[in-house]
Amino acid sequence: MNELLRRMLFLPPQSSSVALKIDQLHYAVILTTLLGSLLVGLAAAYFLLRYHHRAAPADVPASAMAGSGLPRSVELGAAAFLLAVFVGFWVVGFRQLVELETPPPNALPIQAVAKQWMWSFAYPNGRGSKGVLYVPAGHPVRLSMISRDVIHSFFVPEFRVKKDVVPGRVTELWFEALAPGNYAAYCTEYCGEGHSTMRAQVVALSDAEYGLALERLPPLELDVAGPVYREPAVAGLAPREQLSLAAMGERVATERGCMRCHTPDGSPHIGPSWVGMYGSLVTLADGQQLLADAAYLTESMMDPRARLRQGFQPVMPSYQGLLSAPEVGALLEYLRTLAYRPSALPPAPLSPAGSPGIQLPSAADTRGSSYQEEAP
Ligand code: HEC
Ligand SMILES: [Cu+2]
Repeated sequence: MNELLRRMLFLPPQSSSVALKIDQLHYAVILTTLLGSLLVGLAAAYFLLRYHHRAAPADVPASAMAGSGLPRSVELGAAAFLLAVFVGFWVVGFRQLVELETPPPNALPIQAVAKQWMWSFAYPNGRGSKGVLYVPAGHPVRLSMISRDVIHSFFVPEFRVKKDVVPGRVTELWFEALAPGNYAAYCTEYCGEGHSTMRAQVVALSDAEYGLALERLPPLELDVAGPVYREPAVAGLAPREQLSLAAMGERVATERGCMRCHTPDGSPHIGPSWVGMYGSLVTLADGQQLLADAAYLTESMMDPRARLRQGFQPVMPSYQGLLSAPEVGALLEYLRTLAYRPSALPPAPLSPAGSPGIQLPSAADTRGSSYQEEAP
C-alpha cells in the first residue's frame, strides 16, 4: 500500500527514520481531500441532472431549498466528524514537527557551511569535506548550518528534511539515515546564478566504514586571513597539526583576542565567562531572559549590542566580517564543550586564561626534572 501510494505520488524512497511517518500523513491528507472533492463532484453532477431544466423560482419544490433533508443530528455529526479529521491531521503534523525540531541528545554534531554555490561540512574530529556529507547509517546526525552570504536551504528529499540556512544565524536539522547509501541533497532556496548546481551528496556508511572515512578526510582548513594559521607558531605544534573542532575553536578564541575579556574557567571578567553559558538561560540588560543557543551566541559575536547581557558594559566589538563561517562553527563547538555547570568547576588554573599551550606542571610531574631550577 505504502509502495503503491509512494509511486503514484512520485515520491523518492523513504530513507530516514521519519520519512515513512511524514508520508503517511501526506497520504491521509491527499486521500481525504481526493475523496472529498470526488463527493462534491458527484453531488454537483447529481444536482445538475436533477434540476437541469430552467424553472421559475416558484416551481422549485420547497424541499429542495430546505437543507439536505437529513435529520439535524446527522448533519451536526457529519460536520463534527469533518472538523475532527482536520484537527487530527493538525495534531499528528504538529507532533511530527516537534520531533523534527528536537534532535536526539546522542546525535552526532556536524557543522555545515553554505556559500554560493557549495556546501562544506566540518566533523567533530576536525576533518572537513566539501560537497559530500559523510554520516553514519542508523545513527542520528545533527547538522548546525551557517551561511557565508545569502539564504540557502538544505534539502534531502529521501530523508524528507529541509531547513533554510540564513546568514548571521545557526539553523539546525537532524536526521537518521536508515541504511548505508548515497542520497542527493539540494539547495532549495534560489541563491543566484549557480543555484541549480548547488548540490551535495549525503553518503551514509556503516559504523566501521564511517570511522575510516572520517580519518581519511583532509584536516579542516580554517581560512583565517592573518599570518597566524599559515605558520602555526605555538611551540611544540607541528604545522597542520590535527585538532578537534572544539580545540580549533579554543585556538580561534585565543588568536582573536576573545580571552582578553572572556574566561574559560567560570570567573567573569570584562565579559561573561564562557563556562556553562551555552544552552543556559541568560538575563539581558532589560531583564528579559533568553536561551543562549547557537543562534543567540552567533548574534552576540556579530552584533554584540543587539542584546546586551545584564551587568556588563557594551564594550565587545562586532566580529561581523572578521570571523569566517568555519571559525564561528569552531567557536560554537568550543563554547558547547564549556557548557558544564560552574559548580563542577575544576580549581582555577594557574596558567593565564586561554593559553592552551602553557600548562604549569604539578610538583609530582616536575620531580626529577630541571623545570623548577630553570623557572625564574
Ligand atoms: C573588549 C572585550 C571583549 C572581547 C575582546 C570579546 N568580548 Fe564577547 N563580550 C564582552 C562583553 C562585555 C559581553 C557582555 C555584553 C554584551 O552582551 O555585549 C560579551 C558577550 C559575549 C557573548 C554573549 C554572552 C552572553 O551570555 O550573552 C558571546 C557569545 C561573546 N561575547 C563571544 C565573544 C567572542 C567569540 C569573542 C572573540 C571572537 C569575544 N566575545 C570577544 C566583551 C568582549
Ligand atoms: Cu544556495
